Amino acid sequence: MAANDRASAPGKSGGSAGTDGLMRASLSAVAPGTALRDGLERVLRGNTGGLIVLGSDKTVEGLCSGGFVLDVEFTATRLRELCKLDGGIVLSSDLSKILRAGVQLVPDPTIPTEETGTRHRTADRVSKQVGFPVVSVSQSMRLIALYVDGQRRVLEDSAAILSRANQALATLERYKLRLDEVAGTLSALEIEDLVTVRDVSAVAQRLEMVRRIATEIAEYVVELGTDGRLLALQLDELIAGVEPERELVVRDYVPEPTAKRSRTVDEALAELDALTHAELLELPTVARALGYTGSPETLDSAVSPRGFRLLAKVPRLPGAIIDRLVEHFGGLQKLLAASVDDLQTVDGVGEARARSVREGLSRLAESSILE
Ligand code: 3AT
Ligand code: 3AT
Ligand code: MN
Repeated sequence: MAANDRASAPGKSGGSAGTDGLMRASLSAVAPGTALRDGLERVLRGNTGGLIVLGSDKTVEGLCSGGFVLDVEFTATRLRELCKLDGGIVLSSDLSKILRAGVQLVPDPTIPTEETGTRHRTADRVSKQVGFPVVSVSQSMRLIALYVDGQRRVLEDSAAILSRANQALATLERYKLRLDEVAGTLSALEIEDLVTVRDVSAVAQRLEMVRRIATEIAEYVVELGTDGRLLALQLDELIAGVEPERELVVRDYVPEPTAKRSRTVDEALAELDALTHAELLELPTVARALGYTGSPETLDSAVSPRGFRLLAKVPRLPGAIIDRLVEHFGGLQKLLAASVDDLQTVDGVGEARARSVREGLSRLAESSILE
């Protein structure tokens, strides 16, 4: 992104994105590298303060009193100049235009707000009433704050965010190493058919931990805008394949439905996602999320993978063929025992593909045992 790129507009609350989504979109709209952030920094340095509504519709119009109707293209310098006026500024919903300046905003005074100072109370109330994000630049406290759907976020400078992000990145690296260890162990146990629920739960646990810290870092990336490019690259590199791996593990091990309990892959993934941090640290709880009973004995009981995860490691094998192979053979051990001829009985598997599956699985078996 070039310095003057315009971030995409955040929109307003009540949409499908939810409060978190709107906050993320709003943080992205005011992130370093956007013209809007450039303008806000200028206002901050200019020491005039500012009150800016990031969007306009009938409701916003209804709250505007006095001031000037402008309808000019948004630029950072115009924003700074117009903040010299008393009153607020209204931008178009796509953030491309300054529609009004010097307006007094008159939100419903019965809307509760904990803020002090007329500017910040107004920012909070307007954002709650109209649903669009509102930015206040405080003259007395020298900070930029974003009001979204009842939440307030102070925009920090990139150095402060980066130092936290780098700590998180170091944690992610450690988590990823540990994940690679337990996933490697799982592969070796799968080849030997010695997997227990404990081993599977350990991998699911580690995948989830990696995923969560990655989500946290992804939020820093949004907040950092162009200052987060390097961080984004490092993050992508570290978490490549984690999301698919998580689904593959669940598809391999989600228990066959019984009369008492049944769990689909999507349900198990959602259950894992819903675990609290404390629950995630307990293997029995993770096992339960996967669909097992989660008693101490269950953890030590033997389970066998369907084979999705290891087949996904065979080069150039389409997902549809993997599904058919698993369905036909019904488990990894049968797949490992299958000959090239056996493999060819599956729809869509010709001789060449059967050989490459055979060789791929043999290679995996050899490398796993050697580890
Ligand atoms: P000056 O001529 O600059 O004194 P002004 O009409 O330009 O007056 P401002 O918008 O600069 O006024 O506001 C100055 C302060 O007045 C800001 C706030 O502390 C106080 N103020 C303005 N409106 C209200 C209000 N409705 N309730 C309480 N305080 C208010
Ligand atoms: P600072 O932290 O001092 O910048 P504040 O909340 O103490 O903000 P003030 O009462 O000092 O705010 O008012 C400062 C300016 O904020 C005055 C005016 O330009 C703007 N402002 C305050 N209330 C409104 C409003 N309802 N609509 C438009 N502008 C407002
Ligand atoms: Mn003040």
